[in-house]
Amino acid sequence: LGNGNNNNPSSFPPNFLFGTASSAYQYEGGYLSDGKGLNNWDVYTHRPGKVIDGSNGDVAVDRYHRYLEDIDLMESLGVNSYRFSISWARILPSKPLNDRIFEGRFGYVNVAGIDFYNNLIDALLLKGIKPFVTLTHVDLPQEIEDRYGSWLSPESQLDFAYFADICFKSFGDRVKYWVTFNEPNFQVKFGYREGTFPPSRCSFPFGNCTSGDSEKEPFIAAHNIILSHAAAVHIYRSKYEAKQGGSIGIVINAAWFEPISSSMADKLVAERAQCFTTNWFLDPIVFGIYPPEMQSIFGSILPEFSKTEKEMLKKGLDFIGINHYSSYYVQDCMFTACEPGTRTSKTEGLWAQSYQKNGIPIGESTDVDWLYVYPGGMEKIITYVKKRFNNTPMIITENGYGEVTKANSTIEDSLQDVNRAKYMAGYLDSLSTAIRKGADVRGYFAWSLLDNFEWEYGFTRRFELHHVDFKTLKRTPKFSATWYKNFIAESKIPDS
Ligand code: GBH
Repeated sequence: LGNGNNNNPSSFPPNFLFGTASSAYQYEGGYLSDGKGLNNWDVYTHRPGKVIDGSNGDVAVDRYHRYLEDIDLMESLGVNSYRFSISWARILPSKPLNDRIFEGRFGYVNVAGIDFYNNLIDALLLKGIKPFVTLTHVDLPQEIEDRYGSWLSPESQLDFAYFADICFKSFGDRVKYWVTFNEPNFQVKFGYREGTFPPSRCSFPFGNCTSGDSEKEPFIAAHNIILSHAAAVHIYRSKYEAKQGGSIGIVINAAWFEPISSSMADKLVAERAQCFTTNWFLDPIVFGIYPPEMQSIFGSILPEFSKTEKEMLKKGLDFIGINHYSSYYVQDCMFTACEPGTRTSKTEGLWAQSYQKNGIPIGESTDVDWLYVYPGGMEKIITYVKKRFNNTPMIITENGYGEVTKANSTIEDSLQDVNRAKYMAGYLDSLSTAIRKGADVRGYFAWSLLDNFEWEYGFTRRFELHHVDFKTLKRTPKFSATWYKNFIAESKIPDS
């Protein structure tokens, strides 16, 4: 299989991070253990019909109890970093766990929760693995939802900043990489447009919910998330940065959008699609304004930033985290009549997204409906982000290949994941090309270390380097784990 042609050691700069990524709700389990509170995903998955196999994250892959074993797996991979997220409700619990009522930013801190992350961080550092920490990867205390509707209210900014402050204070002496949010661009789409993530708000024809407004609420939620990010960064810069010397960023899901034809309209729509997904969050955080393309289509639907907010936003990150999996063809629907597609609404920028052009797919298809193998998309999206944001340092915070567990799947099928290794080889090759051409990329995290709880798909989709038997929770390295291990060893990242 090899490593492609371009992966010579010099492709990866000194101190380049090689790791795997994960998130709290998908991994930890430890449901209500040691004073953890209920979070929005605990409540959501316990409602019938929300997860296709009826499963939930109560146990997940039990990282809460098995983290030492998992760190041994990382050590054997030879990675030098690990991306994980913190369970907000484990740090700031809510009722009805015990008789103490959650009081948000005015409440108490669950010391057992702090201890758990301290132990995890210390155990990682002992093996030379740098913690790369996401403050929240879509889960939040249910109380924040119940009290004021979480991201729909500006109050969320105060609670998020309070939580961030506790994390910086407790862990920042050892954690040097912070991410505020994971893929808020999809979190708000799923939570407030289509209703497939909590708080499952939407309106027809975007989804089938009992309340919500798909044309407005995603933009309000996004606005509060952007300002929450800025508030956390402000706290980091003013209270911790000088002493702790770490860096802080945000993670955006950035697909590559390929114009379906060479017409001007289709070239423009590729740009519009990038604006309505990636730049929607990054432009405000880097430049203090929403993308002009969004402003001109929305007018007053798009909330505005005040003068002070604009100032606070600018340069609100040290690195851009990019989750990149797939690419899509896009076709203009503003000037051209399109078949009703997935994104033909005005508030989604009027484009149609397609996996094929003249019946030919953009890349090899996979078990996962939205994932096509198009390695060149990696170089294209990195080059795009590099240009637009003046080569702000970038980190690939997720990239991976999924398979669907079928009724007759055996563990052997899963272990012989040559396709996953091929996918990674192609994307890493494309990444190293981008770096050689001058992109400032500082790290790569494979999604993921272990098979885990895949949100509304429960345990039916496996994206990972180690097979997990969900009955016994036994972990077994797949072919791709060995491949990644060799790749890292051969890449020989120089220490600066
Ligand atoms: C990541 O998101 C998540 O961060 C991670 O938790 C998850 O386990 C991993 O992916 C694997 O799924 O919605 O039609 O525009 C990726 C979620 C789903 C976002 C597909 C982009 C594109 C298709 N992605 N989506 S569409």
